[in-house]
Amino acid sequence: MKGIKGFLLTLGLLAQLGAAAESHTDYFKNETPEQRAKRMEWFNEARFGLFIHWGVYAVPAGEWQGKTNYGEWFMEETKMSVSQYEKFAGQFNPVKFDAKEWVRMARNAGMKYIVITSKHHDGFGMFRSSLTDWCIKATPFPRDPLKELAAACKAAGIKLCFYHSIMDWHHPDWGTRRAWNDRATGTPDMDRYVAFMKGQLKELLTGYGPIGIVWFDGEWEKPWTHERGVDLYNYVRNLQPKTIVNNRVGKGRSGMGGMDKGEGVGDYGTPEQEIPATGFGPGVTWESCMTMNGHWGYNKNDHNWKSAATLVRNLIDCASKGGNYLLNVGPTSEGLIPDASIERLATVGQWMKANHEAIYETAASPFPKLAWGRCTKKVSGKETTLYLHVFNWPTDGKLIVPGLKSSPRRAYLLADRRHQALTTSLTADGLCVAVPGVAPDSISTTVVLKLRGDVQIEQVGLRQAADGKITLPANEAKLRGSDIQLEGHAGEENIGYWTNPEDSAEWQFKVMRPGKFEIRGRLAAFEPSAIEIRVNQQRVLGKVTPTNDWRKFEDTALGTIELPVGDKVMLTVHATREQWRPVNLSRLVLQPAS
Ligand code: H79
Repeated sequence: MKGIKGFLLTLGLLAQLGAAAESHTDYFKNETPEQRAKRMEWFNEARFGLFIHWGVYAVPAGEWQGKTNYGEWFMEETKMSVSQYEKFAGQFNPVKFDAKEWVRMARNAGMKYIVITSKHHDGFGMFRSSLTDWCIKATPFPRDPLKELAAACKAAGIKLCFYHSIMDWHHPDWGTRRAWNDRATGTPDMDRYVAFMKGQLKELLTGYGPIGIVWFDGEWEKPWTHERGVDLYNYVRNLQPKTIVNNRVGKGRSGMGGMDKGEGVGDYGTPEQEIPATGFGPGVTWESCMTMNGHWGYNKNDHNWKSAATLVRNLIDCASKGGNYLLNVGPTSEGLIPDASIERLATVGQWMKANHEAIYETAASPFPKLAWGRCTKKVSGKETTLYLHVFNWPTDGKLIVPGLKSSPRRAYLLADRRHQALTTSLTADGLCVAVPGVAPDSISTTVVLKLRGDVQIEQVGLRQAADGKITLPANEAKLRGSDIQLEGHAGEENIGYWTNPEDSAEWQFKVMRPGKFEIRGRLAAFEPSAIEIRVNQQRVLGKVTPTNDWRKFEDTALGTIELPVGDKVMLTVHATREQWRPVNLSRLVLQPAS
């Protein structure tokens, strides 16, 4: 006979089992496209987020035994014993940490969400976990940084998200335990590890309010499997059904390009340190994460900062391809975000203040490529708005939108409060917008076109401009060979890595007015070199003088050619047999010779 105690025990057990069973939905298999679209809505509208890599690796700040290039991978790269690494926690005391200030900075920059490391690969938890001492509890800091961020984000209407590493160099049960883990004993047991990781995720998903994204990483090592990925995805979604999970929960990610190949798990692709050359069409969600200097975690010696202009243009570039930009800061062990980052975010914020309408809630560009910049789009009822993001301002006051066949109802500069009309006209080249002679914003000026109905765009390739000039930019070239690659930032790309003299670059373009043309190139080189330009059986050997910096380009006259009328005139650039030394090429301009 069961006593009352036994009955209560049974009840308790049933309740527990019941809770586990009732809350388990297989979200991986069962979600309609409509449900998914609704869940992903805020993310697709946000476009801009702040990444924060913060952990005890900020104590050595990237420097150890004379080497200065470490970051959040410190433990693995120095092969420091775990017991020695653990001592950094004793010096991690972020007394200057101010969650409200961080959130204010992100918000003023125009960011809509924050992804912070709840745990990186070193296994250290940035929150007060009850499941291990290897967390903020091991530091002199008596607070919970994630609790404070959660409160500040909630107050400011910013979505809080957690980066959580699957790989764990500290936990004894992670399947590929490191030789330098002197704290671990016995044999690693992945099931035990997963139970621990789920336990921490439960703390994070039940104690910090609604979490926008769980951003997994470190999924590529062998012990992690597709099946474990599906299970973890479902586990997280069951704790917070509305949360978004990145694709690194599964095994589908292919290289740093970050998109899934083969069978994937998770809600969106994660290019890392790169922006895809094009978008992936509607329904494919992605976010490029990127550092502001060369490290994710704080590195006191890294002064290699991207300019604010580059950061803004990267954001625009992502938006124009239908993706998000997740931009990183690495705070110090005192709890301070580096001044260089704060300054840049302030400049980005000034730009966003005037131009956010052209970023939030926009769709990808209808143009495959634009020589002067990027485009984003919004459709509302019968009206289509095109936001032209002009990086390279036209010197002749005429902005040509190639292939655009519809006349806008209105055209104006977004930053102009009075929205004064700009004159437009349809030409053979596309729509011509008359713009001021000098760029109103040197970072990127937004020209707004309001169009009625369907926008008609004829896909046009490169063609001769009204003044007879033919511009062949790096990002329009077809590159052939083993080494040659497009490099550089949006709007200022160049052809580089041209170390194999067998490699070549090719352009096709339309010539309406034939004649003699002077070829000018923008080139950078370290040694005297020469390139051979071939077009219609003509060969021109152009000399390249050193600029002594791969990023410093100089205009060079390369020779003259005759061009016939043609829809598809082809021009190729080759290395020369004897005189070739690697060059970087940012563009060629063919100018009618007088
Ligand atoms: O948290 C930051 C970095 O510490 C972390 N991700 C960002 C957001 C990072 N971990 N590893 N890396 C960056 C570079 C690792 C690249 C590789 Fe691989 C891992 C090369 C081979 C295995 C990724 C997975 C690329 C191919 C497979």
